[in-house]
Formats: sequence, structure tokens, C-alpha cells
Amino acid sequence: MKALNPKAPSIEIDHGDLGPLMPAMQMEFPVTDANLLNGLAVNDRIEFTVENAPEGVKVVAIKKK
Ligand SMILES: [Cu+2]
Repeated sequence: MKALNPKAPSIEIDHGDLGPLMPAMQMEFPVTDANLLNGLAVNDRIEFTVENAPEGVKVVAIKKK
């Protein structure tokens, strides 16, 4: 994970291939709840879950590896 923005809240992730959703890339994702960013630091390796909502893809869960 490359950057955290608790105010947005959002997270910038250098992610692998997400199947039908998108290929590997570095990008910023909106996060549903700023509390998901608690305890995370830049360059942590994470596992994350996204929801493909009508208004766009959002991160709904994050787990430190
Ligand atoms: Cu992407």
C-alpha cells in the first residue's frame, strides 16, 4: 500500500490483477470507513476486499499481511 488519506477516506494501492474488474496497477481507492485505515502504515502489505458499487469500486475491508 502506497499512501493513506484518512480524510477522504481513501487508500492508494499497488494491486495485482483483480480478475474481471481491472488489471494490475497502482491507484487510489475510496474506502467505506476511515477506521479501516487504523493501524496501517505506508508500505504495509495488505489484503483488501472491494465492492463494485454503481458509483465505483470501494474498499470495504483491509487486512494486514
Ligand atoms: Cu486498479
